Parts: sequence; C-alpha cells; structure tokens
Amino acid sequence: MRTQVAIIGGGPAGLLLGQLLHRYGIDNVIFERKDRDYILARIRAGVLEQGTVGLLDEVGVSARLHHDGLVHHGIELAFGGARHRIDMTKATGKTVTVYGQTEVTRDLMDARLAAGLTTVYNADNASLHDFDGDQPRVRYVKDGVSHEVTCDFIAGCDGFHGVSRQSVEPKVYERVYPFGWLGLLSETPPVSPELIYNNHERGFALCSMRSSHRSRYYLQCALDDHIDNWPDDKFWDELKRRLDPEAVDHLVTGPSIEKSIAPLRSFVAEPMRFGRLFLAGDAAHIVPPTGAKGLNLAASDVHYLSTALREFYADKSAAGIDDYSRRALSRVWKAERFSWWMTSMLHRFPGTDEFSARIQRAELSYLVESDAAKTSLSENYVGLPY
Ligand code: RFL
Ligand code: PHB
Repeated sequence: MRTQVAIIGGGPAGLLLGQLLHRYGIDNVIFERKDRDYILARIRAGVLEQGTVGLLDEVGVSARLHHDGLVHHGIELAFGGARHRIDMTKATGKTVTVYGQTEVTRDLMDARLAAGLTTVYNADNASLHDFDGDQPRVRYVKDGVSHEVTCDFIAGCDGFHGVSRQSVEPKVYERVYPFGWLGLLSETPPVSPELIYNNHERGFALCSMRSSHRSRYYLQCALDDHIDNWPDDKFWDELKRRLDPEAVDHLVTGPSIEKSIAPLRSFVAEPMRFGRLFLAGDAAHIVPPTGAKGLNLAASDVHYLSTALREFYADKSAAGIDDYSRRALSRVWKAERFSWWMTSMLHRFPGTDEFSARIQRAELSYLVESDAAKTSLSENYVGLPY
C-alpha cells in the first residue's frame, strides 16, 4: 500500500487531520490499534473552543454539533460557599460549545466513511521506519498478517501511550499531580446551565454536562483510589459536601452510566517534528483537564500540520513543515501554563498548609473582583488565537 500521509491513531487528532488533508486533496490512511466501538466508549472531553468548532465547520462535520451542542457564554467559580460568574463573552466576544468528545469522534468517523477514506482498525504492532529519509514506511499486523505501507509523511496522532513518541527521543518536560479525577456520567439534568468549578477544603469538584438531560461530574480523589470505593450514593454525598448550598438544592442525582478515575499530568515533548514524522495531540503533550484544553490543543496542532502539508504539496514549499514544531509548541506551552494554573488554584494539594489555602482564596477573590483578571482567564478558556 502507498499513501501520501500515514496517520497513526484514529482518535480526534488523527480523524480531524484526515478530514483536513482530504479537503486539501492529500490522501491519507489511518492506522488504529483498537476498533471503532472501543474508541466511542471512551468518555473524555466536553468543552470545545470556538477555533475547534471552526475547524469542524471547515471540514463540514458540524451539523449535529450546531444542533445538539450547548453554546456557553460563561463559567462559574465557587469558593467559600458562594458562586461567582465569569462572563467570558463579555470579556472576549467569544463562546465555547459543550459537545462531548465521543460525539465529535463519531461525527468525524461517519464523515470519513462517507468520503470513502481508508481506516485500518485493529492494526497491531505498528512500527515506524525511515522517517529520516523521504520514503518513510509503516509496518503493522492485521489478523495475524504483516503489512507495509510507504508514504511521504507519518503523523503520530496515537495519544500519550502510542508508538510514535516512543520511536524518537524528544526532550520531555513533566509534572505529575498528587491526585486524580473521579468522573461520573448520569442521565440527569445539569445542576446549573453553566459549568461550576469548585474549590473546597475537601477537594476540587466540577459540575459539567453533555446535554440538557445528561450531566458529567468530577471529584478530586486520591491517586491510589479505585472506582470500587465509590458506589453512586457515596459519590453524590461527597459531591454535595463540596457544592454551594444553592447547587445542593438543585442537584438531581441518579444512577451512573459511566464512572472512571483519571490521573492528572502536565507533559510536553519537544520538538514535535523528527524528519518526516510529526507528533500531534496527546502523543506530544498532556494537560490536566482543569482548563478543558486537551482536545482543543489536538485540534490546533492538526490545523498547523494540515496547512503545512498543504503548503508542501500545493506550493512545493517546506517552510510550513519546517516551522510546524515551533508554531505548535508556542500555543501548547500557553495552554500548559493555563491548565497548570487552573489546577493549582482549584485543587487541594496533600501535605500543604493553611497558608496555601489562604493564597488560593486570595487568588480566587482577586479573580472575581478584577476585570483584568477575569479577561485573562476568559481569553485562555475560550482559546488563544491560532
Ligand atoms: P487519543 O484520544 O488518545 O487518541 C489516540 C488514538 O491512538 C490510538 N493508538 C494507536 N493506534 C495505532 N497504533 C498504536 N501503537 C497506537 N497507540 C494508540 C488509540 O487507540 C487512540 O484511539 O489522542 P488525541 O487524538 O490526541 O486526542 C486527545 C484527546 O483525547 C484528549 O486531549 C482529551 O480527551 C483531554 N480532555 C479534555 N480535553 C478538552 O479539550 N476539553 C475537556 O473538557 C477535556 N476533558 C480530557 C477531559 C481528558 C480526560 N481524561 C480521561 C484523560 C476530561 C478527562 C477526564
Ligand atoms: C467535561 O465535561 O468532561 C469537562 C469539562 C470541563 C473541564 C474538564 C472536563 O475542564
């Protein structure tokens, strides 16, 4: 088999890249280790920046998003038993859209199928070769049979545990946080029309949603905690302890549809280009979910990468691919900073003293009192320009 761009990984980064390249007339094949249903069972991100929505518009994959997605103009910060709204649209003129990553992925998969583009699911043992030269190759095994593909470029969109980053030796910057997030999805109306980020002495809590009848809640938990320790009743009781009184009054509880624990990590691999291999999305960087940036960074990476490849094929210029890593990393580090800052401000860090709690409280009250501080949070939350 031969293709122009071999994409490793069929998550949101790989799928969106595939659609953008297709739109620019560049053929591509996706090699994905799992199957379609496995990928669609993962519950992850919920908040899309306006830029991400714009890219989905550009590839014609946003009809359901505009129909079912919830456009949000603000978020709420809760601390000391009270809630404070940050009007992000007033501060920036922009909005975010609440629409689950699962649905974005489903829409992209459907579009890929409709366009007749090839995705090889259950592609085992992918290995990347010769990306230092101009004829890279990808080998993989499917149904026990080995295959080899030649291509012009390889896009490593295979997430944090993928093979692409493991095939090179980037410099790595990392911070692992001493807690995780326990998430619960339920078929219940959201407690409030906008997201509520709660700083509480028992630990952080987040009230989010997927639709007017489906809610997503998160609790800060210990790193070594396990979902077996969290029957639904215990989850709801703990959530109520961390919410403000008005939220407790409005909270509708119900059986969980999904429950999972995720560790929190900041991670950047530099550079994001190695010859004809490019890293994009979680393959190159991880943010803690507090800033809602992971999926959105995957989208901005593939925007830079697809325009660079278009320039290569259409204009016979390597300027874009030579500049890919610098452009992507410049935006990545700003989102890393924002996600680290939101995480630091909102969580309880084990072993820290009352001083740290007071500093957090001062930071939060400054934030809700200062227009300058609100604008700074808002422009990062809605997404910095590409
Ligand atoms: P993915 O989604 O991990 O997809 C990578 C794909 O590559 C496949 N793969 C391989 N394929 C072939 N060969 C191999 N050797 C392979 N190894 C792996 C995998 O099977 C998979 O299908 O990475 P991608 O595409 O870069 O997308 C990144 C996003 O998924 C991630 O950043 C977000 O989910 C992060 N995130 C959030 N991001 C936001 O923008 N807003 C949010 O509100 C938000 N909330 C979250 C989040 C992540 C969370 N968790 C669970 C980590 C909330 C949570 C709780
Ligand atoms: C979610 O709905 O899953 C979600 C929303 C906002 C975040 C993180 C996760 O910051």
